[in-house]
Amino acid sequence: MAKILKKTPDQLFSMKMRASQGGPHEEGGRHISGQERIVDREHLESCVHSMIERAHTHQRGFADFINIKIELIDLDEVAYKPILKFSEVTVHNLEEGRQAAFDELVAAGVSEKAARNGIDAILALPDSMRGAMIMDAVSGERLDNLGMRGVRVSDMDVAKPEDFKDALDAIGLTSEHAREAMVLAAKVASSEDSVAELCWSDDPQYTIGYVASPKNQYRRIPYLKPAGDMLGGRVFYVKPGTDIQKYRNYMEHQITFITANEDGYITDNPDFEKNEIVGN
Ligand code: WAQ
Ligand code: MG
Repeated sequence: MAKILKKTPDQLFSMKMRASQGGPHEEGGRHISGQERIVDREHLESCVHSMIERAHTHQRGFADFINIKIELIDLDEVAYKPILKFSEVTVHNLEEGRQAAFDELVAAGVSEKAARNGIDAILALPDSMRGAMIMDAVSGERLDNLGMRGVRVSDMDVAKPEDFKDALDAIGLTSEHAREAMVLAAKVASSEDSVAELCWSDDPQYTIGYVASPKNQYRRIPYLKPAGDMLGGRVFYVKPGTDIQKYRNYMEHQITFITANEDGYITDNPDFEKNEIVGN
């Protein structure tokens, strides 16, 4: 268990936002946007402000329902996990992008059937889900029974915002989408039950997605949907026999900080400078 040393603020808060249109998600509202952060006391208000801003200016539409949850976290429960190594697949169009997603999933250890099922499952959605589907990496069967809700990964953030920003800047990743995806993908890949993750954005102007895995790390794919398309999603592929309740609990509740170091974008040391958690 990571030990928190003296530079850590006394209190850190997990923040979760989910926004929908046409009422709350659980009453059939369509998902607009969500966000998860961990911040110190000093940054709570500004974070609430930016969450409202995101929900009210989103490309997917105006959110008439916003839920923001703020919870004090237990500093004894913090885990540190490394950012994934970033690389990009070269594709020229949507067809090549989808083929690349399939190839990357198979290269990461997903069966051909499950790779196909995952891509098809996102394409078959009536609208974007709030969270992710969990799928057996061999049989391709969906395992979560959570319908349009899916599993929402939360209780995570970057360990040191400046290092993380430097690491992403160094490889030309400046968008908020990329920052958040690199955090989420690192947490998902850090579970021993994860085989791979498939994702593409549901923001209509953001056509980018990725396949991430412990084996091949973060493989960005520039085109996974046509511009203007509102449909995106995520599939978490797990090993056969995974305890889904336990897996879900890890994704939703394990407090996780993602580490990066300033002269690269990957660290092999998960305990990297764990004494310097700062507010975001
Ligand atoms: N946990 C689980 N699933 C989530 C979460 C979460 N915290 N956040 C989003 N999703 C699911 C949900 O179904 C969304 O509809 C879908 O993922 C897409 O979410 O430049 O922007 O936030 O390399 O739109 C990837 C490429 C961008 C980044 C992904 O996803 C890059 C993105 P979005
Ligand atoms: Mg989105």
